[in-house]
Amino acid sequence: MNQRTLTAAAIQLGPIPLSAPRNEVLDRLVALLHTAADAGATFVVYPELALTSFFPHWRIDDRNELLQFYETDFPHGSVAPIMRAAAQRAVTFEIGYAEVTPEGQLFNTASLVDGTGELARYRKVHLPGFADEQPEAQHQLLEKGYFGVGNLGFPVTEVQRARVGMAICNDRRWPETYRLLALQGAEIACIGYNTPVATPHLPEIDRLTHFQNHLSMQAGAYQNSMWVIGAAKAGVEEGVDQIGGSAIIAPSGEIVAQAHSVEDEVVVAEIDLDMCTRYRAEVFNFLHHRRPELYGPISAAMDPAWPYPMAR
Ligand code: CDT
Repeated sequence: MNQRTLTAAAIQLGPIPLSAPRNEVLDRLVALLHTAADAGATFVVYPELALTSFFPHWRIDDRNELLQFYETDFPHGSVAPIMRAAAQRAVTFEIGYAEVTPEGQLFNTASLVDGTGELARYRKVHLPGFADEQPEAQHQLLEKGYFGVGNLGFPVTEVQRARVGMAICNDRRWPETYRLLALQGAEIACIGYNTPVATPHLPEIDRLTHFQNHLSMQAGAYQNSMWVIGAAKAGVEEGVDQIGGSAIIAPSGEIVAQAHSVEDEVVVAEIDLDMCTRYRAEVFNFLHHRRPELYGPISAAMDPAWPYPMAR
């Protein structure tokens, strides 16, 4: 039988300083794509907000200053050198960036791109943190102030005979993300992330940050019979310590390859796409075993008190 396989890479990035010139960042990203291609990868996943620092860690009041971090002309103005390398090496890539639309809407976005142009776009749905500064917190997480909630659903696109789904960072902690992708037949979920070691307001989970990162992605992979490619922006970025742990995870829930540093690192694995089909035929046969008619609407009892003095 004609086995469907794909060699994929998670491209982990070390820190990107706030002042990093764009051409230097792009040079790094292009070099990493070549490293991945040299290892046989034809599909690569870069982290969330891969072109800049993770700027939601800082309060920026001036809109023009803030907009310096957003892309207006993706992909051609933003990632042209990566597209040229992708064309040369026959690679498709997924990359996260901040998007400003012509109407001025702001999103935390990821796009699937090949050497010919953009194939699909996803805008992050689960935005963690706050709209307003938390003066007592050791670092800020202002995604609710800097981005609108994504309005493109969870897209699934055929790439190199694989059905590829997209999600971004905090989305990976929510089972709905993987399920909505799986219900569309996704075989790979691409997830770039920026995750600080410390969680302001809940220090008791700091010792669990690495564990809960892999736990979320491994559970999502197993319970939905899909591969997950998680790509981190890691290391100490402008004083905020972020985890690495970039990983490629099989539908069995097993990590088949992972990063060992908190720096630029390429993690490569061969992906057997038919493994999804085998799991979906047996253990997780949605048609035969799911009972959607019994999965009612969310109960008000699920909603804990909101402990913070501001709107959600
Ligand atoms: N970028 C992003 O979504 N980061 C969050 C930080 C933790 S919020 C509890 C994440 O889920 O990794």
